[in-house]
Amino acid sequence: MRRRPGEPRSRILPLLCDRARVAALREEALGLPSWDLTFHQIWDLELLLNGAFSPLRGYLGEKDWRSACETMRLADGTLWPIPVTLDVKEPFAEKLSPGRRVALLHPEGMVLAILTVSDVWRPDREAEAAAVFGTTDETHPGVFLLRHQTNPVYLGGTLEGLELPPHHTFQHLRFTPLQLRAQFERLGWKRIAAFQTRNPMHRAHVDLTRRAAQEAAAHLLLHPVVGRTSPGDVDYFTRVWCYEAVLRHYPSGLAMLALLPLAMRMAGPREALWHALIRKNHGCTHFVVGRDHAGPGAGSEGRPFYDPDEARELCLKYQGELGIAIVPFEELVYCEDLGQYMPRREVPQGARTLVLSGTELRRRLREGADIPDWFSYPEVIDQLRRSYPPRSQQGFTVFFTGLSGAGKSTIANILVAKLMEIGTRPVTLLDGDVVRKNLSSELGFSREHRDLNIRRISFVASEITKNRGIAICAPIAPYRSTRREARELIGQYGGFIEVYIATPLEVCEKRDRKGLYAKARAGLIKEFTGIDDPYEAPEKAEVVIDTAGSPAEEAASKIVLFLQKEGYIGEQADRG
Ligand code: PPS
Repeated sequence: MRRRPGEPRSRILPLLCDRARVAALREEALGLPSWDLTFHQIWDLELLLNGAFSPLRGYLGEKDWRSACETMRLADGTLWPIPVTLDVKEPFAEKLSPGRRVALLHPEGMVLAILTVSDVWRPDREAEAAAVFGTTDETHPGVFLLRHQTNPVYLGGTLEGLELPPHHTFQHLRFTPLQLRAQFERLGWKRIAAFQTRNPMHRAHVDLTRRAAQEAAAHLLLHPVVGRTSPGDVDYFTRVWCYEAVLRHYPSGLAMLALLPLAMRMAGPREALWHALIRKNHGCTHFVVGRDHAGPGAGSEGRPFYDPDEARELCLKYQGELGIAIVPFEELVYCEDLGQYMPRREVPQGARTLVLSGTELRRRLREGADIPDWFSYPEVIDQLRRSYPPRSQQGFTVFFTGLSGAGKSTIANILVAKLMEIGTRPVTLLDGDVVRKNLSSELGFSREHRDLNIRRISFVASEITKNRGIAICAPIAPYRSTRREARELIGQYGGFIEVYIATPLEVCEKRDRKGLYAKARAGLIKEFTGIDDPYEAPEKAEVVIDTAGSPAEEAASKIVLFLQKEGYIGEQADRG
């Protein structure tokens, strides 16, 4: 039932235990099997423990999971549109059965919770993707995550919390649902409209939320997600600085800012319902749902995954049951003639409207071009420019991929020399063979080991890129999904340039400088790429080179020219 203003807020159930129980649990945890939580899992666990996912008492069991996937409800009929389960690896799951208890560990080693397992099962993740995301197209980040980054066994069960995961950043903006409710009480706020965002806020957002607050006669909670958002989004540090800056543009006392450590699924309309429930649990009475809420953009065929109005319509349909009022919002555009933002359909006929897309904003930031005042606030633009300097000042990674003997190392070495000669940034080479002698010396060539090898290389490259250096990686990297992971990880911090050395297998085999192809053909080496292990050629590499047709020097020059054209490096004459 929808709560009317003045009614007590719905009860929530944080799963944190009292001090005496925590001491007993700590003792017990010493003798339990333990699971090291991933970042994604920590975000889910935090919101389970602090009550943001009420009425869940832990991870969904198989029946609830199936029901949530198929009907957006738990098995008892409660509205719950997004499955929340704990995914673990096979060998770990083999030790478990219903009734077993498991200690859940933070990466720093603390026991955060103890799970009493109710269900252990191998889910059909394709069916989950189809049900929750309405697609199995893996350009959808949620589908990709389920297919490639989710462990094969799910655990369900109830949780007893020992402590919440610690946060070391922006502590003044972190509130559990109970703390937020208490804060609203202190401020005397009775009606609160929550605004969800994963992007920096500009003038249009401020205008929209002001209108929403006015319409709902409510105060405003800016409640941005700082857990996992969509790949390519602006990092949360930069966003928080931007939010703090826009806060000053609201009438005094109207709005407050709090951060939500949620792992988004990008499930569009379903996710919008989930977001509304989470905000209800945080004590909000209204939830603003705009165009294309939690949408991941377009799929591989160029069509958006969700109709932009669908999230709003679904939330309105379930409004009574959600227990939080929905404030639907249309896209605002800037009407130049009137000098103000307004809903598109209210713009007088013939009046000129202006919009600046996210892509155009990124282009202007990248090229240091002007960003108009009607679009954003100078402080916000300053923050964005600081975090996203022009490409010539960013770090970048050149990520080679191709068969053994394709010429990756030779070209990579020449490229390193050329970039060092240009000399604007430090250059690090992470060659496949060399990495395998040190960083990955214990690894073999199974799919699991190759993935681990590429993840290690990507991690190092991402750190170099973050610190504005140049990383040149030259592994085989035969699998498309792992290269996409590398792109997503490194792309957060700077440029990612995939270079496909497309030398055909016959040519590589004929060269066979290391004699490995001969050995592989003779069965002396197993899982050899191109012989008895697959190589998945890139579909959209930034640069493609077939060394059968061009000498290594020319190939390296082609890459340098690409880097210059894209603005990563200046002309030689720019130096000094
Ligand atoms: S991967 O798949 O990206 O982890 O491979 P990578 O780390 O680049 O290592 C490739 C080099 O290891 C040698 N080698 C093999 N390659 C492929 N398959 C099998 N089974 C294998 N065994 C050894 C080979 O020399 C590769 O070097 P390059 O420079 O690519 O020829």
